[in-house]
Amino acid sequence: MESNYFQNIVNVEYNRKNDKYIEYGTAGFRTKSDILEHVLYRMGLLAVLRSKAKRAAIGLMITASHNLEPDNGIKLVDPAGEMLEASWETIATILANVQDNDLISMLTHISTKENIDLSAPAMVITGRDTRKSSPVLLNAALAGIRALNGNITDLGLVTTPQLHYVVVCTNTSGAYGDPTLQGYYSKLATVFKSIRGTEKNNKKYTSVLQLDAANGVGAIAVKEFQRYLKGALDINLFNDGSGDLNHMCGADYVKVQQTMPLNIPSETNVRCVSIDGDADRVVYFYVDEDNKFHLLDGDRIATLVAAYFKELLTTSGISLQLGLVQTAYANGGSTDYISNVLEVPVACVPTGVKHLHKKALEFDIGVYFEANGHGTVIFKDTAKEIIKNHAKNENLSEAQKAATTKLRDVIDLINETVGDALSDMLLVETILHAKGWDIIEWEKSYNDLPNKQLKVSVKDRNIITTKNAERYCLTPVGLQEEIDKTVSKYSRGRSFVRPSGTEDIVRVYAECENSSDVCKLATEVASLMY
Ligand code: 16G
Ligand code: ZN
Repeated sequence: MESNYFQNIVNVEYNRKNDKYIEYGTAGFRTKSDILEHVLYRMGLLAVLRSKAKRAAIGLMITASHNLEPDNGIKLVDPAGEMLEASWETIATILANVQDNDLISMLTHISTKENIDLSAPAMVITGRDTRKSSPVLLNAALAGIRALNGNITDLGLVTTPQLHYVVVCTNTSGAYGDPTLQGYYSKLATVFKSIRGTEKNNKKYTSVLQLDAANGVGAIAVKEFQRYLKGALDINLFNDGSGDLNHMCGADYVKVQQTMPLNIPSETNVRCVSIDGDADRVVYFYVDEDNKFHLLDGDRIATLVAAYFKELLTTSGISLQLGLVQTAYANGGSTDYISNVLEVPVACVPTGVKHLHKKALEFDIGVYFEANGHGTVIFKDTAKEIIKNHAKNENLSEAQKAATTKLRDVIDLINETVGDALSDMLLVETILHAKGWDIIEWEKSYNDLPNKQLKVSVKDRNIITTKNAERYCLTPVGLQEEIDKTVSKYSRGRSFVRPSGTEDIVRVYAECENSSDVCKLATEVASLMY
């Protein structure tokens, strides 16, 4: 009966045309776009099975984020808008790599093993970025979904976080918001404007900002958003899709190169923002009077946000556990500031959004950010209830009431499913506005330690294994001792090595007190690898 169910899926158009082994990694499948068609077809099939297994709508996003134009990728989104469950990442990898002749038996095996009721309905919500290869890959995915009679809602060109948002809205019957792009813009813009009030500017804060959209799908979203945000925020859009995607622009370029992106005018002390190719990462930056570039990355956003929540909780008199989650890449300056000045508990987890998200769930209010600008804030349902009920308390002082109302409302400004560049940006703008800060005031909170990242090519990167959230190198035996010896020569020195999950290289991170020493430290540690 089950093999009958799958009999219509044979489609020579989507036969596997190459032998390259491909893996569902931290960010889904990602590689050269011309070898992905069969993978997309199979992921269409798998999305239908996942939807039946979960009895809910599943998301399917086609994007390669900050990678250059020739690459593409796909990831599946689980019902609550979260990333695909780890055990299904393995299933996805197996399905993507089986021979065409084994496809039906593998689908049958998956259905049996996962106990899937094949008569259940299926719904897949699809979206894609602006890459030239995306429409062809979307067609392959749609063909896979149709081959198993799945229902489709195609959102067309959307940012990754918008797709996550529509998935959770669909599965919660609108309780999280209206499951449309209009619903997304309107939810965020309405609360942004209402928290801000009628004053566009406040003390040193002005409503003007320069936005680099990486020539990606975020540019389309920003143009749409500008209509909703009119009168509140004045966004000047650059890299709006007319140039090459992610080419010398976008959040990843700005973070890694620590330099201005192409096309953004170099105006002194003006607040600038870069988002990445699918708009799930954001970083801020500016140039000063001496034309020096200043980066305010994910660590800066995390500390700004955590400090804001801490202040609102204290003022409102609500007792909830606030925590912050970082990775080893977080600048030591930020970690010291969070622990010693803000006195907010901080946890460190391995690289990859899913690890941060999982850890953040342990707090009533969990703030998580990678230094690269991917992050968000998540709230326990019980925490939301406590805040809502507190807002109804008639015995609050004016200050308590104002803080509680802000706390209650700001939740709606946040895309809890995943890091969302545009929602994060609106949150930062809200906090800067509330504090009356320009970008220089924001940067003054603490000093970043000078830092440097290097890539090292080795024969087999997997001989490097780590523990303690990637901060301690287990193998090759003896390497950690060598690193410790090197680091001890530098004041406030810290360094770690880890194999990349996305490239065939080992990454070296180093930081220390003196900027003139940091390159030397990084190079010395890198040389230990040979
Ligand atoms: C992926 C991860 C990102 C991580 C990066 C590390 C997701 C959605 N994305 O892009 O969180 O920072 O990989 O790359 O999890 P690396 O392993 O090459 O350093
Ligand atoms: Zn991205």
